Amino acid sequence: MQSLLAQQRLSSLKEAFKSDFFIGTALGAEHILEKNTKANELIIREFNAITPENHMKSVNIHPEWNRYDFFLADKFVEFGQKNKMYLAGHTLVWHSQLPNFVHKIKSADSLKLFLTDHINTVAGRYAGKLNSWDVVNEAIEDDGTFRKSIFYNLLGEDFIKMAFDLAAKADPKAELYYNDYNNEQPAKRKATIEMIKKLKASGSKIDGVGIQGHWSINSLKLKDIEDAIVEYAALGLRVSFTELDLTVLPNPWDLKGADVNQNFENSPKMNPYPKELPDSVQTTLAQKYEELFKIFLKHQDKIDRITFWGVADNHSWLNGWPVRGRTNYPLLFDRNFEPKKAYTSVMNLKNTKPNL
Ligand code: 9MR
Repeated sequence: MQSLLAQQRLSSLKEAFKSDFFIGTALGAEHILEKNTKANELIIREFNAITPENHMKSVNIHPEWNRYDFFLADKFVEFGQKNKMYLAGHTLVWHSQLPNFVHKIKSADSLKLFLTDHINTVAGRYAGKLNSWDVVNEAIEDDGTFRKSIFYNLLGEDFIKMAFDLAAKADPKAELYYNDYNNEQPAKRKATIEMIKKLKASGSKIDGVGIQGHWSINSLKLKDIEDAIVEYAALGLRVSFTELDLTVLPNPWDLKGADVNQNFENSPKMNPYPKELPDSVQTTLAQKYEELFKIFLKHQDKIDRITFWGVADNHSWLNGWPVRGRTNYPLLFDRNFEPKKAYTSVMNLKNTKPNL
């Protein structure tokens, strides 16, 4: 009897949430190239959606005006197809990780030429193969004003419409997303909704909003997250959580006026758990993930995908940002690729069978 019940227990995140939303992860080169057996077994067992963490960004895929490098992006697509996964393209237009030649562009016409060539070439190459594209990433500041990026400075807010229209034409099948961090918070959310309404009113196709979900166990604002899901969905859009992780480390910006990297690298105060995470923090992390997933489940009809920004704690950008060389624990799997308490708390939301 015991073994029968044990067999019936849900065996993976993707199985547990299969009737709710896709469960994704971000892949680096080592995963795409299948260099680490343990990591890749975990990816295939637990996740049914993938995003390339860096290899479709313009600096990597389009390093020079007349040169594209599709090697890892192609491999990423092959990996996803082979494993029948949801493939999220990330990202067509972003102010960060731009190739050098773009920083040198001085005229609106040249920038339009870049955007047109870039989107036609990249979205065109993978047309029909990706489920979604993050078409524009991080165009709005936390206070709700437009980010003064090279795109905004030379083209005004029209660059957003231009990008969505080009993407819709180059890959008519992909769902087109606007992706940002902190866009669950009120001021940024309001500005994002205005921007999306305008875009839709002008006849452009936009299918979803990506809420990145780079949050902290010390300041998770569940009400903002729930309000954002409801308000974005009310625009007729799908919502996805595209880059989820929860930092457990102190935030250097809480200490005013700090030059983050210089002052805090190697500071025990800023890197309190270099060897292991104390049980109490492990438990808080598990509780916070549980609270979050309860909200996700409550609104599963509006949510398409929950993607974690990394596979396991060893592979997380939060070990290097905003202070280099820290040991962070933001994901559901530890450095040995084993499930953490947070994994169990999330799984238990769906697991009606007893824990044996
Ligand atoms: O995780 C990515 C890291 O490896 C890169 O160095 C960094 C470059 O800026 O980008 C990280 O991913 C970002 C994502 O593409 C967009 N949202 C914020 C993510 C964390 O910075």
